[in-house]
Amino acid sequence: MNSESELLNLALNGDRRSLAKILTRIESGFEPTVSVQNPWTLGVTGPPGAGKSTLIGALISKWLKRGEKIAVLAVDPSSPKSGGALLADRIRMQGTESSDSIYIRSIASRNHPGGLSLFIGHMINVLSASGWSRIIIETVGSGQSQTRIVAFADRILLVEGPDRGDIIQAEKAGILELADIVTVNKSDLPNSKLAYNSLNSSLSLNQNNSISTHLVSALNGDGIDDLFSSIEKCPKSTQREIIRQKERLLSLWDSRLLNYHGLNQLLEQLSTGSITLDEAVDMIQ
Ligand SMILES: Nc1nc2c(ncn2[C@@H]2O[C@H](COP(=O)(O)OP(=O)(O)OP(=O)(O)O)[C@@H](O)[C@H]2O)c(=O)[nH]1
Ligand SMILES: [Mg+2]
Repeated sequence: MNSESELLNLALNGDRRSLAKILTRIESGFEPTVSVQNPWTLGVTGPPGAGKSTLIGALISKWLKRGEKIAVLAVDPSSPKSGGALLADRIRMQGTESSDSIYIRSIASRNHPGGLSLFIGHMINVLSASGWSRIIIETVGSGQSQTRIVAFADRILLVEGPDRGDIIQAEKAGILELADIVTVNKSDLPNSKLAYNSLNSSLSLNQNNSISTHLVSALNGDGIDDLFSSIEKCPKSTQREIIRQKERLLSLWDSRLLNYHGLNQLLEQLSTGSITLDEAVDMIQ
C-alpha cells in the first residue's frame, strides 16, 4: 500500500486513481498539507429533482469549451451508488466526451456522523492543487447539514423548480441568505414564470437586490448563457461571506463536539446531574 505522501504526490501530478485514493483517506481523517491559491468553488443546492445535476452538466459543457478542468463533489446524490454515474450520464448525453477534464465523486454524509465539514475543505484544496480549476459541490438543499456543506463554497447557486412552495421553503431555511445567484429551472414547463416572478418579488421585499436571479431550462439550454456569465462574474459579497464563515465555523464547532473522545461519558454525567452544561463545555477541548 502506498504511503499517503506518495499518493498525494501522484495525485498532484495528475494521477486520477491516486486522487480517488487520497480523497478516501481524507474521508477517514487524513489531513494533507498542500499549498493552494484561491481554489475556485461553486456550491449548487436546491430541492430534490430541481435539475441541479442536469444544470451542472450544461455548465460543464461551457467550461470545457474554455479549457477548464471541472471536479464535482456530489454530496448525498439521491441514489448514493448511482448518483455520480447519473451525472456522468447526463454529461455524456450532452455529447461531452472530454472525460479527462471532468472528475466526479459522490460522498455519502451518513458515513460521517460528525459531519463532512472536517474534510470538505481538505478535499477542495487537494483538487485545486491537482489542477481542477472549477470545483463544484452539489447538495440537496434540505436540512442544516447540507446548507453548511454548501457554505464551504465561495459562491452559491440555488436551483429551484417551477414550484413556488419550494422557494418559500428555501427562504424559511435561510438558504436564500447564502445564495449569490438563484435560478428557477425548467422554464420549458408551465408555472416556471410565475415561480420566477414570485421569487423576484420576495427578494425585492427583503431589499436583497444583490442576488442575481435567472429563469433557465437546463434541458433545452434557454437562459444558460446568461446564467453562466453571472456565475463567472459573481462578485464577492462581504455580507454573504460573513454568513458563510459563520456556517463554516459552526460546522467545525459541531464536528469537534461530536468527535470529542469523552462525549459519551460527558452525556452520562450531564444526565445524572453530576456536572453542569457550563462545566461540560469547559471540558471539551
Ligand atoms: N422539463 C425539464 N426537466 C428537467 C430540466 N432539468 C432537469 N430536468 C429533469 O428533472 C429531473 C431531475 O433532474 P436532476 O438533474 O437529476 O435533478 P437534481 O436536482 O440533481 O436531483 P437530485 O440530485 O436527485 O436532488 C430529471 O428527470 C431531469 O431530466 C428542465 O430544464 N426542464
Ligand atoms: Mg443531482
